[in-house]
Amino acid sequence: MLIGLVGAPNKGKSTLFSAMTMNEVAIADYPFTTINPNLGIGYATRKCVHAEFGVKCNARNSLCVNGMRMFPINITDVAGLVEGAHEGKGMGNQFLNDLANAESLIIVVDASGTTDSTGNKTVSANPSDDIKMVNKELVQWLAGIIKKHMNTISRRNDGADALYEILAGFRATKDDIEASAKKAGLSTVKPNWTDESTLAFSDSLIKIIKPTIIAANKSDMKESEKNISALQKEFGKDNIIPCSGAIELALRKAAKTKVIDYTPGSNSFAWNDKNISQDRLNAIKYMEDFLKSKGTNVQELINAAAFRLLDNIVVYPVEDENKLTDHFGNVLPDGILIKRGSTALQLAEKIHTNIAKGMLYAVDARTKKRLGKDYVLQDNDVIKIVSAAK
Ligand SMILES: Nc1nc2c(ncn2[C@@H]2O[C@H](COP(=O)(O)OP(=O)(O)OP(=O)(O)O)[C@@H](O)[C@H]2O)c(=O)[nH]1
Ligand SMILES: [Mg+2]
Repeated sequence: MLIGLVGAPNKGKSTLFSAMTMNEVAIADYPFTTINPNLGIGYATRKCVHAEFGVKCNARNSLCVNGMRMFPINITDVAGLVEGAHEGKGMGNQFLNDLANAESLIIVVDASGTTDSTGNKTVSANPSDDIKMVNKELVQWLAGIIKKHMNTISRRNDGADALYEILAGFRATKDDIEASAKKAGLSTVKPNWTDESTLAFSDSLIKIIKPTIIAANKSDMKESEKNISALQKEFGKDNIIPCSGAIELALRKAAKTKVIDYTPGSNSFAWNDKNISQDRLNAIKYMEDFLKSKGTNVQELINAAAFRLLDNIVVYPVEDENKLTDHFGNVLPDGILIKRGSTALQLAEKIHTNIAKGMLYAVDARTKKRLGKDYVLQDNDVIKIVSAAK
């Protein structure tokens, strides 16, 4: 899975990226620090089911730390986006192609309002304007790609199929394309859409193929509070996550040097080494208070982008439903992210095509009941797939 960080320049995308992945990247207080995309691995976390079953797990495809399963997620951080990028302003929008394969996006804004929409210092900028600008540029990006191919598309009877060929790399399915055309009131038979129609189509499609959550970053700054309330009012509380990439990054760095023992996502930490300079002591005390009062919410951001936006659940396939083990005796080896509504057969397909082909039935490890191939998986299910295939 790939999650993309996108936003205007100088909002803290690379700081969040670094906090999420622990990759060292360029971070600076001026626009366009990032030019080439950064790619790294972060973790989405969920409470592991091992405690419920009273067992100790040997996690294989994901780590299990302090009772939390950590699912590796690819994260990418790209250059800053400015108004008119689709017409070549700033760094243009070519770099957005690095987000084509992203499943969800985190739009990063500066909640303090101390940087303007081009990333320069200001006072009282409205971060809501940046959200609108980014959404508009994302739509223009997609529309631009479609427009480039409109000549070819318009000659095809099955225009949805032609669009699919172009947009499959953006994770669009034919169903998504048809639904978006319908929503925009457009026909896909030999479509010869105007620019306006293409924009309307792109607006619908991008919402489906690139669901977004907003990171109201720099929540540690005093100016942020009133802007966060206003953003939550305008965009809905669930869509705005106040966060501090800078504090999360500092915490992770302190944990790396073993000064503190900090698990991302937790609202406290153990303090191992107080034999440090007064400045560092003050900084760590400040972070301790910040965690208690507000939280950095960086873990929450990854989790929202990996689970909530994509409606993913976690299921644990096992080979022995009594011991909860795989072939090698590993207990609860794999946690698998799968779309809510998926069936036991779809889980089998994720494991191996041959297992799916030979699938007979499944077994629920909690109830030991037999489940059909069309059983709809539930969050945290532990499932044995019984297949004629080995
Ligand atoms: N106070 C505070 N400052 C932050 C936070 N996150 C980032 N910053 C600062 O904001 C400035 C820009 O951070 P970057 O991470 O380089 O921002 P960016 O969005 O990647 O910028 P570009 O690559 O230029 O688009 C730096 O001075 C960071 O230290 C935060 O949570 N709180
Ligand atoms: Mg950057």
